[in-house]
Amino acid sequence: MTDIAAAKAALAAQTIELPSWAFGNSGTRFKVFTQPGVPRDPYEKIADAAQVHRFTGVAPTVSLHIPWDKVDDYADLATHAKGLGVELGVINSNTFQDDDYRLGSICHADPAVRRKAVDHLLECVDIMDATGSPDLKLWFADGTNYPGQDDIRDRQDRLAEALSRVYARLGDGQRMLLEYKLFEPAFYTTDVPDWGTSFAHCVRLGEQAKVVVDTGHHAPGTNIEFIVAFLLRERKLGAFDFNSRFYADDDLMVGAADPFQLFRIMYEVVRAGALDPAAGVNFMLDQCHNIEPKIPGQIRSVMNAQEATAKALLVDRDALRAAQRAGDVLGANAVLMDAYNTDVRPLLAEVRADKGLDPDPMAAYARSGYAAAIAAERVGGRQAGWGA
Ligand code: RM4
Ligand code: MN
Repeated sequence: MTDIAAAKAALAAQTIELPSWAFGNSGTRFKVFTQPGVPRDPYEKIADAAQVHRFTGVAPTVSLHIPWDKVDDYADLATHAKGLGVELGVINSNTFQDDDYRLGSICHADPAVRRKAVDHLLECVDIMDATGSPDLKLWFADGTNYPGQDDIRDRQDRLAEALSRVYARLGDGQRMLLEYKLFEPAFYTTDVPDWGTSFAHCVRLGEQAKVVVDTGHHAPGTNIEFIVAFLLRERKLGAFDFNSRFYADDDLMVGAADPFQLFRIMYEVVRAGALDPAAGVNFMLDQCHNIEPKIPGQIRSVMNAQEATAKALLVDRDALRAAQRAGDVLGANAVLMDAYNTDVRPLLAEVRADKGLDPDPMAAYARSGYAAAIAAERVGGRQAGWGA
């Protein structure tokens, strides 16, 4: 039997971290469509993120991206966030938008470029000290486009050296999260293309280095829940970047393309006891809302993650274990599918009502008038986006 009270308590305690860049303009290489009311600076991005927390009650932290969220006074930004009921979360580094990085950043053949990239990463740790952010998230666009372009092994050596320099700078309680991605912008080799590469570097670095699983960063058909189960067993899963993909790194709303996959991932999380904050897994969104409104896009994503989590919590694990041990293939599958096929929306409505929230966050936000207010207020200035 599933313990509904325990499931509700776990859902009430769940937290999902929002990406600041989801509130700015984004698009494809073909077009960035602007939207009225889009934030013009990090302060306004955090104000919008706070709305998502206000209506869902489970999104109390916001990831920053440096330099997109560069400000003069990070302690002041942290105070601003606290005043709005949220806190600053992971610091995301950026070593992919400078002309110097055409052939790579920390894996570049030129030591001067490598030094510049490492200096940026060290600066990100300084920012973590100022904001109280616990984690540095590293994603590298490094790689090559053509066979023979650079030496694959040398690039791994450079990667290891740079990572260990940054790792040595981490303070107590600070972590380094190494994200992998199959391809793009590099089309032949990528220097951190998969979980195995990230895992191997993190194991060498030590306890404070963990792997980030961005759900959009795999080849089609990859069994992501297996990767999650493996990394959790090794205590090396530091965070998720949740999003959906139909083709490549689409950055669509999590749970939109494949809610069943999200459920299977969350089942492995529940199975490992890793919903518990003590497990140290940060559940983040990494999404871009190119055509849909941004704040509702984030609210919907949070709700999708909650629904997958609720279904995962409803799996009758005793019955599943019994069926698995008995070799009852169809019985075991049926236990899992029963949970997946449960309509958990009434349960989540109760969890929200218990917190004093409106049971329908999408409708409550729409009624709040916030979208019209920011569209009227935020005139002039330059809307935030990639590179802002
Ligand atoms: C990258 C990667 C990072 C994110 C940036 C914006 O593709 O997924 O996590 O910080 O995009
Ligand atoms: Mn990501």
